[in-house]
Amino acid sequence: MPEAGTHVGSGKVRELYALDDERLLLVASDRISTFDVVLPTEIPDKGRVLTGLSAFWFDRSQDLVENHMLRLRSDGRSMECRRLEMVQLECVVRGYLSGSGWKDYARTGEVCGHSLPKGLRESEKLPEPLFTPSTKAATGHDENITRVQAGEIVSLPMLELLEGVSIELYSFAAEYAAERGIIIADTKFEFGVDPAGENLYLGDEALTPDSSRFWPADLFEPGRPQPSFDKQFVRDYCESLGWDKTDPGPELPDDVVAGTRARYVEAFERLTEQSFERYLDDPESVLR
Ligand code: PZK
Repeated sequence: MPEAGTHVGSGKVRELYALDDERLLLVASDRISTFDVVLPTEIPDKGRVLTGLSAFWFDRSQDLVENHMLRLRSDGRSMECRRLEMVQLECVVRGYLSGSGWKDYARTGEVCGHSLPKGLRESEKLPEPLFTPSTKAATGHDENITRVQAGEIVSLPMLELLEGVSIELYSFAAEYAAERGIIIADTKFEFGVDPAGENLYLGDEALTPDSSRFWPADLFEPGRPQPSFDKQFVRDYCESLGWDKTDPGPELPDDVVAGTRARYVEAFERLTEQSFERYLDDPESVLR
């Protein structure tokens, strides 16, 4: 249980607590989900890796847009955040054709109203990153929407601001990560505004493997689905069982847990250019 705070929300693998009227505590657990099911086995330190990476990106992107991070707690998995009014749009940016983007393109030649060249292959790099917002579905899957539908959820000036900021954030992070052998194929941002509605802030977690598709650049080969940087051992193990992908999921053996933990730590170390051991000792070491 975290220091102070009443529980106000749960994500699949994270919890949210209210500290006071202005501040929330976002706590990342070590739970892992695959095929949309949370597994009974945890990945040690996964929550710390994700919190540390998110803090790293908030720090490095603060000149592009303000963000909700106020303080990183010494446990390495909890972030004190500015309480915002969240924008009711999932701000997805896609640099590569994968997931629902690939599905929509294969069916219609378009993704969220962006028409694309013919003949693109699964996982191919897009000519330029696309802003493909989706709705926050309470249950089930977020739904890709057109610009016109997005303009019914937020004002047109707000939509253009969200699009511009989202593309800038993605472009900055994707270029940085590519130099370190990680392709960020796509990512989801969540934004909020202060109570007066004056300022835009990047919220939630940002540019982590849970909010993005991370691919190992050395294995990239368009024309097929790409291996996941972080979850591929878990997926392969689950596929080998012939599990039907309904709850409850399988327990993971020790070697799958260890291999998966190592991949999360590797992503952290490649991107932050510092040892994860140092982060555990002093979480603020990811901040400049
Ligand atoms: C907020 N969520 C989603 C995330 C959960 C739920 N800075 C903020 N201010 C106000 N509200 C939110 C945030 C943020 N971030 C985020 N719901 C509300 C969410 C993680 C765990 F349980």
